[in-house]
Amino acid sequence: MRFDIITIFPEMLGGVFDFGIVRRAVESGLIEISVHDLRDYTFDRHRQVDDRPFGGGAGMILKPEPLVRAIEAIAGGPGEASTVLLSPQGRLFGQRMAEEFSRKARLVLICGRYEGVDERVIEHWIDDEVSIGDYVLSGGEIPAMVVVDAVTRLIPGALGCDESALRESFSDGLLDYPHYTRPAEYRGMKVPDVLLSGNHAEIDAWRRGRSIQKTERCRPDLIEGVNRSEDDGENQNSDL
Ligand code: 4GX
Repeated sequence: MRFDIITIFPEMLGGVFDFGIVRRAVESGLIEISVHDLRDYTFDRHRQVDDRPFGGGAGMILKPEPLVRAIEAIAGGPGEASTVLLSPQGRLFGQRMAEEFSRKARLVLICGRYEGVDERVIEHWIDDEVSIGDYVLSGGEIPAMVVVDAVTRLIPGALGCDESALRESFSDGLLDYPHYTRPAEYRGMKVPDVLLSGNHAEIDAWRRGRSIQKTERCRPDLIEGVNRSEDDGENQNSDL
């Protein structure tokens, strides 16, 4: 899978992909990440990427010419790559969308800045407008990093050993259960006995119970979806 990221701050993306699972995925050729400076697609002396909004108002708007030039140069023709604009006006990104993206061959991530992007670009050159959450950031760069990270983990081979087991805790649409490691007693605080018992049926039941409890407390909105699909073994929750 190939990620292209279009940004006015390419230096922001340097480094974040050099660690852990994403780095390993790049090194093993599972993914390729290329960061492009939007200003390289300007022709004027000032390398201007933004302009004032028609109709007035505060802030600046990414202007069409450099952005479209960049998208056409990087994404190729229609249908070659999916173009995604990171913006608070987008569809909410979640595990289900990450899975959908992980099945694509190419993703071009466009990092919005300022007050946004000329609407004509969104209408004609953007396949998907995506938000990582209901808060206002300073630009789409961090959202692009989030998308690359979440999608890369889902590419077969990226996690290495026993991937299905590593993902299991999320496949049921519940929050994860608590984890413990050695020592079995730390400053007087003991690890729950059941986890030391070796009884895997009991351990599974305990973990399931704690997952449900945690989800009820922190994310009651997720519980409804779990109950609805509990019997058909197809528990999916778009928010996780
Ligand atoms: N999830 N921002 C983008 C500028 C902008 C505004 C409108 C395109 C259209 C954000 C988020 C986010 C702030 C990034 C505004 N670009 N992006 N930027 N939340 O808050 O994705």
